[in-house]
Amino acid sequence: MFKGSVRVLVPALAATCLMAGMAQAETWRTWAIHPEGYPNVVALESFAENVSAGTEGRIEPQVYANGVLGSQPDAIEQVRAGAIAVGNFNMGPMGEIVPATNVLSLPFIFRDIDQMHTAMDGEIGQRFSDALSEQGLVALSWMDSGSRSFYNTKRAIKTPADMEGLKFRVMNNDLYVQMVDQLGGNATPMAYGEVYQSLKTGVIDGAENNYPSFESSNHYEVAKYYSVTNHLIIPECICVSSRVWDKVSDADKEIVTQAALDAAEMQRELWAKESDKARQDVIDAGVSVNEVTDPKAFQDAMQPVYAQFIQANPDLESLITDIQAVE
Ligand code: GTR
Repeated sequence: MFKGSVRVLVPALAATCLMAGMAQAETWRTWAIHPEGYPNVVALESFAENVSAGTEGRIEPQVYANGVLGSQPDAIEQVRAGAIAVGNFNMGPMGEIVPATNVLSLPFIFRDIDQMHTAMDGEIGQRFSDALSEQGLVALSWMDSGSRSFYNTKRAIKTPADMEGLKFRVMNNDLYVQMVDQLGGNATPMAYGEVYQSLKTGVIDGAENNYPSFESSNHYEVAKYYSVTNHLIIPECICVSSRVWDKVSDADKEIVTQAALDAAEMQRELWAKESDKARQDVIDAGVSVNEVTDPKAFQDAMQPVYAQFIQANPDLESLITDIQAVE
């Protein structure tokens, strides 16, 4: 379902407005890393349609899927610069630019996905939005990205000792290098788009991600062991460039914000279904999925990562404890 070429959404309203001699539509290039059919891209396309309809064609988001506008770290910079208007960003690679978001990259920071939603939809989410806005990004809503687990081409990981000698691709953030180090493996930061080939050629032995990404990226074709560690639960935003946002009228801001909130709600529903389906699909395709025998061993190994993080970022300690206190 994820296959297919990039579809650029050009709503009919734009043409109608132009024919009627109305002001030219403001085109908003929208960056998405995932392919068509992926919950985030389906939701972004709905966002685009609703923004176009709601603003009567004044704003025309165009969704570029498959990361064709650049890697995630590049796209974050392009959105900050206003060269791309909107991005659906994971908070993982965001940490290099907005340090507070690194709290979301601490392994096991959330107990489960419901707790993450409660935190991000409330005052805690607002604190992250404030930090993002200081770096030129307006977070309009929060999408789900499930939880991430390790997979590899060699063997099932049951205890941290099984990580030893394996090289794992991680997203671009030093915290993940520390995380894998502490578990006894080797980490290599790498762009998402390079992982498939690197797994295939043996440059890396594994990576870590949620089921829908594991499936849609085709990593499951090569990495036949998926071990459920659930070590990271990282939310994603629909983020608009402040440079673009500042030119939008208050009335249109309201329309765009509502469309982003609706898109996130849609994405979360699609996500829950797609996650279960992707799990079954990869099992049907011959992937061996195992639960780790001692999750606590993985959690305990993260203590030095937390200690070092708090030492380097004492101002973020209260954010950590506030998240942990969310019911
Ligand atoms: C996915 C996430 C992407 C990207 C990717 C990765 O789960 O939705 O934004 O961060 O993981 O591993 O690079």
